[in-house]
Amino acid sequence: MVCRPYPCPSLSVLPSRPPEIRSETGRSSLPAVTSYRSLDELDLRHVLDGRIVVVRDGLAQLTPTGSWTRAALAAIASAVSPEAAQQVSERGLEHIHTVADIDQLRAVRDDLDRRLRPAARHLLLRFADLLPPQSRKVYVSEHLGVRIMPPRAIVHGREGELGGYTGFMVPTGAHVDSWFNTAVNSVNLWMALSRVRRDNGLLIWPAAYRRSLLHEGVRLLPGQAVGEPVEVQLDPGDLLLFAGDHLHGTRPNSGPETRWVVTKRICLGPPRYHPRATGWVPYLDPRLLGTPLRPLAPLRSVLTAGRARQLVRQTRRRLNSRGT
Ligand SMILES: O=C(O)CCC(=O)C(=O)O
Ligand SMILES: [Fe+2]
Repeated sequence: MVCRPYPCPSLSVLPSRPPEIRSETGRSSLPAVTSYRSLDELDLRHVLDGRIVVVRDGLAQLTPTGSWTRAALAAIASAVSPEAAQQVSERGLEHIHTVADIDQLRAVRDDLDRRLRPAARHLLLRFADLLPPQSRKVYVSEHLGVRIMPPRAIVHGREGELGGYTGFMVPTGAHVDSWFNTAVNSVNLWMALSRVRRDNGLLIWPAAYRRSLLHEGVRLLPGQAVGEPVEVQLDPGDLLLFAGDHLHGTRPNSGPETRWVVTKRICLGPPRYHPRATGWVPYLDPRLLGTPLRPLAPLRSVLTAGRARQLVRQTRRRLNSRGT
């Protein structure tokens, strides 16, 4: 299939509750999507080989039960009103847009980002801890993505002013994360706080994985054959793991529910960066955190060509802004 950024018409959708550790292919040409019930069998190498993994109820293995939902309700109480939080707690996070307008939704998103930051850091360390021995060392990123995607009618006409929230409140087109700032060997933890349905999820094009796609900055150039997209349905608390270098993008929300997802990133092996990345972020060695060697934790990502290219980009930008 030739991809125009989105929406893509034909979706291969998994049943919402596959049995334990089951591999399935949506179509014969697609690689397996594997479902686990526990983190202790995860091999991140398989994810970097292109496998898409779902850990059912994975959030409960990483956080105190219900704590992230409580944080979301506290954010609603503070950014909208305690009454709104009460209504959402009765009806589900999916219904936030019935009690909050778009400016309030943005305030909820920003508030939740602040509230979850320390807990999300802790979650990722726990995730790294619970993993069985991996083929390479893991490195953790400070990235946090709080993504609240209301039905598209709610954001319609406001896309311009919400441009800074692309991928966080308004859909992002098909992209590869390392075109931005992420390591090419990064794994994305895409964690559902609400239901994720076939009409509001994430599209992943497995056939395009590691193919040299034409892109301008972070924009996929149109007219390239990328295969059929896969979309996974999730229940609240499920984790989706996929290589950040899979071509992926938001499924514009054509349904009636708001989709809530939080993302974190972890790297298998020392971070390596795309030669034409538009940015750079460090990944930390978790073994050095909380020790006197903490300042050395980002060293493996600092001593890279990616970091050197970032310094050149920053210097050029600085010089250009002085020249204007
Ligand atoms: O959740 C989305 O719609 C976009 C997610 C994404 O691009 C990412 O997690 O890297
Ligand atoms: Fe992404």
